[in-house]
Amino acid sequence: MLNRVGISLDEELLKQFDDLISERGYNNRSEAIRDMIREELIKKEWSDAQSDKTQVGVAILVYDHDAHDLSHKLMHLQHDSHDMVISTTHVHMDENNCLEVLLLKGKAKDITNLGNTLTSTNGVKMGKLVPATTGERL
Ligand code: NI
Repeated sequence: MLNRVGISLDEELLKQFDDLISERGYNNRSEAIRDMIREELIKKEWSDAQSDKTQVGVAILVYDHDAHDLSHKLMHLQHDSHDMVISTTHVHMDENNCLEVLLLKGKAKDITNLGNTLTSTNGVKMGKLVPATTGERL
C-alpha cells in the first residue's frame, strides 16, 4: 500500500532538487525520494553492528597494472577471500589502466574490510565500495 506524505521545502532548495533529479533521469520526485530513502536505509542496515545477515556490495578499482606489481597483489587479496568474491570483471581501459568491478557477498564487516584493503592498496588510483542489499526489507 502506498502512503502519501507532504514535505515543506523552500523554493531554492526545491529547484536544486528538481535540477538534480532531472540530471539523474528521474521523471518524478516520488521515485527520486524513494531511492534516496532506500539508500539511507541500506547504509543503516550496513552500519548495524548487530546484524549478522548476509549483505552484498560492489567494489570498483582503477589501477595501473604495471605499478607496484598491483595485478598480483590485488589478485592475491581476492583469492584470500575467495568465498566472498562472487564475480569479477576486468576491463583494460587503455594501455596501462585497468578497471575491476567485484561483486562481494558476506557479512557487512567482512565486505567492508576487504573493500577497504583493496581500495587502499598502494597504487590504486580510484577505489570505491558501494553497499548494496539483498532487498529483504525494501
Ligand atoms: Ni587490464
